[in-house]
Amino acid sequence: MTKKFRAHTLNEFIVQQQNAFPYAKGDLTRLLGHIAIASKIVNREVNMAGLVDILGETGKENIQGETVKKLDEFANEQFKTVLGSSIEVCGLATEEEEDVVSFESDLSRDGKYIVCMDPLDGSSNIDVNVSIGTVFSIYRRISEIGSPSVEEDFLQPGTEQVAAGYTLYGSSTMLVYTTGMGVTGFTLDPSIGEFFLSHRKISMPDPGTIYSINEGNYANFPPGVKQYIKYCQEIDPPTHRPYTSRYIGSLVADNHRNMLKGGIYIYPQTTSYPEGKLRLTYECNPIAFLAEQAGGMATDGMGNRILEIPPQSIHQRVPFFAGPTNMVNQAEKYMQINS
Ligand code: P6P
Repeated sequence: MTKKFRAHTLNEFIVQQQNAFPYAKGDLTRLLGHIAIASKIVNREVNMAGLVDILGETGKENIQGETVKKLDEFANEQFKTVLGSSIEVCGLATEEEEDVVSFESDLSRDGKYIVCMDPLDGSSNIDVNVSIGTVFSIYRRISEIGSPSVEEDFLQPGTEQVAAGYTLYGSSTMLVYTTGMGVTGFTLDPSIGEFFLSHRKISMPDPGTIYSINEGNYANFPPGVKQYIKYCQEIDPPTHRPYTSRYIGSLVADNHRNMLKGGIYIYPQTTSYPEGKLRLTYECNPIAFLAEQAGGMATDGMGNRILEIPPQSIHQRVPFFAGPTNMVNQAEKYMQINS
């Protein structure tokens, strides 16, 4: 009698993982469940964006001076509403909010966690139907339980993350996360609205064969990045070079592919972004945590581990190199030679 395979839902898997923590009381389990619910709501709108008047721009700009797309704003409101009504979260920092959002209800003030997130990253791809994503980081608060969250709660180094992940709204919708016990992926069955376990333990192939960078900025790249790009393009069959160039301008989609197939993602300093473009707290730290948990690494191209960079502000930008250890170390070598 063959054992009938029964797919694991996200909630079943999270509860199983929780049981590995004898002192866990289910708060983090419930919080991850809330993120999954908000992701499903955003997914529904993303899938219909072309049909309803939610494409296009709001005419507003966010703290970054970037045009806010209607879906960006919708996603931000959904996560604020769902997390603000949870009892686990006392505050939220997002790309769309200039300051941290401190949830004021008595229940929220007792929340043990804070969340840093980009509710919908890659918004320039929304109107052209290219994959976009939600990225999130979860920390224990350092301020006193029962009080409002404070900015210091959101300025912890990435090593303090208790969980991180993303939802990828692509050809299928996936939720990928880690709590420090490896990286696991779940795929949404839209017919019943459940995330099912599809990638039990994601491990980044190393060495990889893909490099992801916006080569349109080549003229403005640091010399070490230019040399690394040339290294990727050299013909050297024993090291599987030339590598394949893949870049779709969506952090979650580019890094999801690189984590599964083995590739490096680089967003270095450029003249437009002298500190780098990506934000440390809600883009680089979560992706760096996942990259390390999948067997890779993430640095700022100057020998600093992303997870150990102490944030100075919630929207701080840093240069970002993430991928298989061999590829990131090779890029770092060229950066060091030219530093
Ligand atoms: P560029 C999207 O705006 C984003 O933050 C990431 O998702 C993406 O990897 C990057 O910026 C793309 O930036 O300058 O190459 O268009």
